Amino acid sequence: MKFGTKAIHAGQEPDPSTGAIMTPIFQTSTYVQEAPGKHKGYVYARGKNPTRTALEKCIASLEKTKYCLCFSSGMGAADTVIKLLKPGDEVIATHDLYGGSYRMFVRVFSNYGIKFHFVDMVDARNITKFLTKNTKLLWVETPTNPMMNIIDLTVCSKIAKKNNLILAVDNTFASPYLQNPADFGADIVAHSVTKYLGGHSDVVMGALCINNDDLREKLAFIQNSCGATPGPMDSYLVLRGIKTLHLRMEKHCENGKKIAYFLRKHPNVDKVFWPGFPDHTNHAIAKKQMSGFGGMMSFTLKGDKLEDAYNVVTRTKVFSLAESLGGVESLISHPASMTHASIPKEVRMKTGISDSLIRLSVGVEDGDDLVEDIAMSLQQ
Ligand code: P1T
Repeated sequence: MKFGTKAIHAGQEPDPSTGAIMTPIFQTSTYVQEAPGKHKGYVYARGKNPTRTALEKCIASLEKTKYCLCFSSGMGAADTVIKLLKPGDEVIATHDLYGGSYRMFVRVFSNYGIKFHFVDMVDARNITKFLTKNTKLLWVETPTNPMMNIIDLTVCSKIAKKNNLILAVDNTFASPYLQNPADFGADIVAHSVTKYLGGHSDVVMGALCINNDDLREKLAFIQNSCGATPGPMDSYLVLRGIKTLHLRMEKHCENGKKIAYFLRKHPNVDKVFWPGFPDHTNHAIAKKQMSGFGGMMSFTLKGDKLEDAYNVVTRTKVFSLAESLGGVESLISHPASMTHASIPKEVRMKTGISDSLIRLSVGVEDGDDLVEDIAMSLQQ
């Protein structure tokens, strides 16, 4: 089956008791047993819920993996991956990544004896310089948040296989419509479902997609033991949102391209970071591992002044100033003081998150209105 058909049908059968075409919202915390241990596969809703099961099957099908596990947030999903490790283990992560992931790695898991190396993976061979006998996990974001770097998944996978590492890829920015990291050897594909998968800025959720049975068992054990699972109502909202993922992504790509080229010609704009430009450092890799370039991009202003960036982000009328991304509505944000504020200034400056860096999540509104809005906000 092709993507658009799977987005609408995968994991979803008409309800056997009524024929309802939409998956019911099983709003229950527990399930009645005929005798102790005699049940229909559902015992307690932290462990399993039928609405969530339908969603997990649907996302697994879109990521072309055998399994998916859903979590109450993207961070809940990432937390579960790190809990596979033990004190003394080491992780090599992209140096440019969502500020919340950086914060959890450094400020939570470092206290448990896990060591993190943040590495520039634009040339993925750099990873090998940080390998030790304790390295267990590669955590790769591509495209990266917010610099839109593209990391070569084939190279990462070769290094992971050779050194017996788990390769986890955060596929939030691309969505499964534009990229399937498991095709390139990822062991775990992570999502902030909050973003493109949900698509309507009304749910916070995460997901992990896996092929390996043993890895699935370990992650499901942590999921149930630690309990960061989503409720049935949120699972339903995402099932509903996913039905238009393919249509939304096409429009995100179309509008994204329009805005990226507009920004690039603007006299007040310094650099534009978008992997669809033929001269983007890793454009060739993006073309190989993605089927489109999406609606996420960042740009800096000439002079790199904080107050100029503040003026731009507060002047737009269609783009709303807010954290998050991937919804139908366009958002504008200032990473240095918003999504990436928890990264120390000297660290973020090294990755390119300068004072004037502005990030756009280009939505699916009319593209001309979006260009007009950005043009107005860039006027001095
Ligand atoms: O917000 P949550 O659902 O917990 O997902 C965390 C997360 C994980 N991975 C990536 C690449 C992300 O971008 C995020 C969340 N990001 C934002 C809220 C943001 O505005 O960048």
